Amino acid sequence: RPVRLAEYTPFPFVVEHVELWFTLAGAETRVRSRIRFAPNPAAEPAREIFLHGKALALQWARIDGADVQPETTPKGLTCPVPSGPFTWEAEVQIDPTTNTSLDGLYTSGGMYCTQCEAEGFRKITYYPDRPDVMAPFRVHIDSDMPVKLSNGNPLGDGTWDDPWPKPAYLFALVAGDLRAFSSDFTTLSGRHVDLNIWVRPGDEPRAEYAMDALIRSMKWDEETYGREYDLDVFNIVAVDDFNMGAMENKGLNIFNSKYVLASPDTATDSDYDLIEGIIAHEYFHNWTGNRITCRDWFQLCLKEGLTVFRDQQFSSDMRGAAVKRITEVMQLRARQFREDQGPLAHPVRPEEYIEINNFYTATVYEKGAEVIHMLKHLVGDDGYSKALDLYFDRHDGDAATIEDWLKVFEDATGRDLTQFSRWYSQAGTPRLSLTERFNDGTLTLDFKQETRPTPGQPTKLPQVIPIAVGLIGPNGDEVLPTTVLEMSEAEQSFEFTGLSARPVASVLRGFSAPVVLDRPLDNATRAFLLAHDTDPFNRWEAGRVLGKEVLTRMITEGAAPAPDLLTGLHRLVADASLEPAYRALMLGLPSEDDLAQTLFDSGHVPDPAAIHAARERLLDAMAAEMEPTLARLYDEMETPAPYSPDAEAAGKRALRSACLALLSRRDGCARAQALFAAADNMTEEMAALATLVRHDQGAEAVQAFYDKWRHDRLVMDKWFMLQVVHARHEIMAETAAALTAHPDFDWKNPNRFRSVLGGMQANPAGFHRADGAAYRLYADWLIKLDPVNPQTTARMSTAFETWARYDADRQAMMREQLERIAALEGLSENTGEMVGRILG
Ligand code: B3K
Ligand code: ZN
Repeated sequence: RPVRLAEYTPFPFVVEHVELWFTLAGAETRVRSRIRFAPNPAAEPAREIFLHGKALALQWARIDGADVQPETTPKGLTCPVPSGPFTWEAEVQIDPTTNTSLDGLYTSGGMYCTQCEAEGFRKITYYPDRPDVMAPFRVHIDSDMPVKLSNGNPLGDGTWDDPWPKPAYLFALVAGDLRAFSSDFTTLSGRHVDLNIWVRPGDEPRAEYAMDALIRSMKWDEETYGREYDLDVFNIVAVDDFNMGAMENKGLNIFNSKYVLASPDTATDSDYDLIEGIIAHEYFHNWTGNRITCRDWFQLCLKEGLTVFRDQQFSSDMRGAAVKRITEVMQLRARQFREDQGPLAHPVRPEEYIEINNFYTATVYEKGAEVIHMLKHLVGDDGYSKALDLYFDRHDGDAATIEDWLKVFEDATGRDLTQFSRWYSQAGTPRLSLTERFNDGTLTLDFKQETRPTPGQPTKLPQVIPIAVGLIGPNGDEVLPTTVLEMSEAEQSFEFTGLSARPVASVLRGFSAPVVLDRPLDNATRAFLLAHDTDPFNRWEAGRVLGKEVLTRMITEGAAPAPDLLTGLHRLVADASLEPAYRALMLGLPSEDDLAQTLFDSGHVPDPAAIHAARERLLDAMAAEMEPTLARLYDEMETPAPYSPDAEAAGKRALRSACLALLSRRDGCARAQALFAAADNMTEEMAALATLVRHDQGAEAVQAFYDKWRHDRLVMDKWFMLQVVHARHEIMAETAAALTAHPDFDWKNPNRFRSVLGGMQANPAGFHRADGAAYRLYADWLIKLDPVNPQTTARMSTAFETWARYDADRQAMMREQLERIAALEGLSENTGEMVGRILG
């Protein structure tokens, strides 16, 4: 039943042109198609054609004008065809009004819109719905809606022409009562491009920041990659019901409204940051994804890993490299390492799937980007830029593979990447252990790499690991600037000679490879690196590892918070030469989930409540140690009105909020109450509210917030989530249950559903409460959502992927819920595959 990479065969036909006529008539929507096929010279000749199709009512079909009666199944149709080129015409009826899966053509708040990646186009009409079939499209939309959009350039009257051959997954159509926030852009070679962001009437001003981010992205891609936009118009549409963040449809990106709409009073700094990054990501797909697409879905990382890497470079240029890198790595560890260390581990390029939508994962996206980060380390900036030029040159218009991608690096740089390619095929996070020796002025670093077995891959081979290293002398000066060591063996040593005194090595600078570094080091040396490392990432990392070790001893031995950590962090937070955003990150302790995995890795059974309690004790100790500094910074970091979302101001607010959270452990929430009453922006309003809820002083503020914002869907999503995330863990399940009974809990809306269920996941002590109440509630909701929206259900089922870390009782309770889901009659393939893999 699974689809396998090894079984790829080309489609026997090429599509020369597609023309579609849509009659948008609610439950009786009609789609007529005219498709010109010709035999594919690169494939075996075929006398019949198979076209994908799902939930389509075929009205009629013709080949070269003559009626045909194809054989239909729930997955598509088969029809005999002539031996030469031919024209297929057909009409189907579909019902977008009852399409709650948000896949294919559906309605959201009265507008029509589509989502076709990965396999939604087959719910619109019969078609070879696979990414290696690329064709130019012309689309006619007949509808009463005032705004009618599709891919490409407008020909007027609801007709659109897209000259660039594209796979069906990039098709899009929108029709609705929408208004545009408009601007324009002139490309490097002088093409004038109209830019529109389409929103519901009244929301136009909230699209201003997204437009600004779009223009900066267009300019950046020209300057950095030499890539220009290639149509006369670029449209973005904001839609409220959407399964993910956004979609890069050619010339017509469709976005979850959460990642488009922002105003100071409704969006937080982190929303602005995400909008900038996602707008850039989807725009960058125009070259990495659309002009060069994927041969098959196994190659998904070809477009996603590369496009994430590009959006990370962009954000780093916009917002500062150090802070950006730290937040990337935090995210990678929280999502990708978690995935890689559990039952869902899979290679960056998977080898089989049942439901491809289950593979839009942190591994494909984030680890896929890390692999490119390493590649760039190995070939250098020049090599990277030569390889990318060659990639665009050689593969423009292609549906390409990872082999094609690696070949451009080999051809451009002369490097053999055979061993490196294991990063694409081997699942699991390599563990890199380091021991150190110093003798006669020579420092030797002895590294070992090991990757544990993952599902389907019992043995692992050594990978190429770029290890960026610097050396710091005893007085804190750097004696060796960053150098990249290349490890390719299972065990390998590197020597640094001619040293007058024993230096401290700063290893894996900038997180040069996605590995777990295991390096026994005493607290004092870690504190030394925290104080002196010249690599900002590793300086932060020193604090994080020290924090982890301290917390581990607090949990397992009942130790007290270590003074080395407290004074080290205090010094950094007070250091005015460091940017506020960086200091804010320094105040963040490792997450409860991260600690659970760390404890599990070192042979302990993590107790979620004990982890939470230890973290609380450490936070109390930090607040006590730093109180006067925090109080001073809280005042100093106040940003002047009017609110500006730029990185510098956001950094100040981040530090201020971090100070607030700690100070509230000392001031009875006086500052939080005052800030909640006075805040003129959502960032601080939320920071204050979160603090109040966390300290059980939020009841009034929660009500006031509701009264103020109940009309605003995006703000109400925050209201739902915050109450769950910050609920005391003892009552989190009841809080979440009450919120799911709230009249505003529109569970069919993915954002709202994720607010509460995602909030439950983000409160691990509450989620793993010993009586299993949260597990049951969570599973009840997955069961309810599955028939309505299988994609979102399947994705949310990953809450249970860590079951094997916990004690026997919790394991049994989680497995019971998973088995209850697995046994459901009519369970979707999406959720069925996920639950099956999680259970193992
Ligand atoms: N390519 C889309 C994701 C499609 C998800 C399909 N289940 C958005 C992105 O990565 O840019
Ligand atoms: Zn993407």
